[in-house]
Amino acid sequence: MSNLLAEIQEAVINGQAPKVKELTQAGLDAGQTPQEILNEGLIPAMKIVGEKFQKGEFYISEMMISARAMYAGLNLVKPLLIAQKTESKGKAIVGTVQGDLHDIGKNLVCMMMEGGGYEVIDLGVNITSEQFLEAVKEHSPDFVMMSALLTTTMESMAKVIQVLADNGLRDKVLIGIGGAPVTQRFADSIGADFYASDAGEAVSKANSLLLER
Ligand code: B12
Repeated sequence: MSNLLAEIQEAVINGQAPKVKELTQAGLDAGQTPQEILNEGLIPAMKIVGEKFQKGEFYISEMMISARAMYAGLNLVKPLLIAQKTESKGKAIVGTVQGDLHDIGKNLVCMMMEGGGYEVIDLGVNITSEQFLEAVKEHSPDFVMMSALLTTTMESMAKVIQVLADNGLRDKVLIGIGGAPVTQRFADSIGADFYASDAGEAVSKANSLLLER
């Protein structure tokens, strides 16, 4: 890994937003791709932040400051990822499920889906099953994509699928789920159509499912 990516990681962990912005810009100017900055700088830094929180070395306030620092970099790479966009391949509604306020991963999924040529409707965080249902009725999307970062909120995904089924809409959409605690096994157990471990894989799985349909 280049020094610059290591410095980006360190600045995110230390919560230094202006420094992250500066280093991200320097990286882009030096020819690092937005994907490298994301996947080898910004994202792994948040993983380390989570580990520090788990070990009791970081408080919530420090996690928040790191998250803000990550956004300082993310906001710079975002337009570059989305610039690769072509004509719309389909429509996706994306949201973080009820009870869950984590949005970095969800926002990355939105960005990559947009960059991958999809029209994205970002519902935001703490989205109830009724809100997902209303959004499906309103937008008739190809995909419903749900994010959960807490083991306690993963079950809300099953609830959304149930509510869609109760309203005769389950088979009208392809359902994708993700987030750190989510697994393929969990996706199978709740009857989701796909799981992806990162935002890039989310796009490739969405693409292949759309072709199969
Ligand atoms: C930043 C952070 C916060 C920030 C969130 C800021 C924000 N705007 O999002 C704040 C400080 C607010 C926060 C709060 C809390 N947090 Co927190 N948080 C994190 C942390 C450090 C990083 C998460 C992150 O952004 N990762 C980076 C992104 C890029 O990764 P990602 O979200 O996994 O997303 C990728 C993939 O999963 C996938 N993906 C994500 N969504 C989707 C959706 C689809 C459809 C697909 C296909 C793919 C996909 O693609 C993404 C990009 O590649 C994690 C640690 C960790 N290892 O996850 C803890 C963590 C998730 N938090 C945790 C906890 C406990 C909490 C709190 C309960 C703390 C508290 N006591 O209050 C609260 C809960 C608040 C709430 N109700 O939601 C625990 C969860 C434990 C558990 N097993 O349930 C973790 C794991 C930390 C830990 N190790 O203990 N947190």
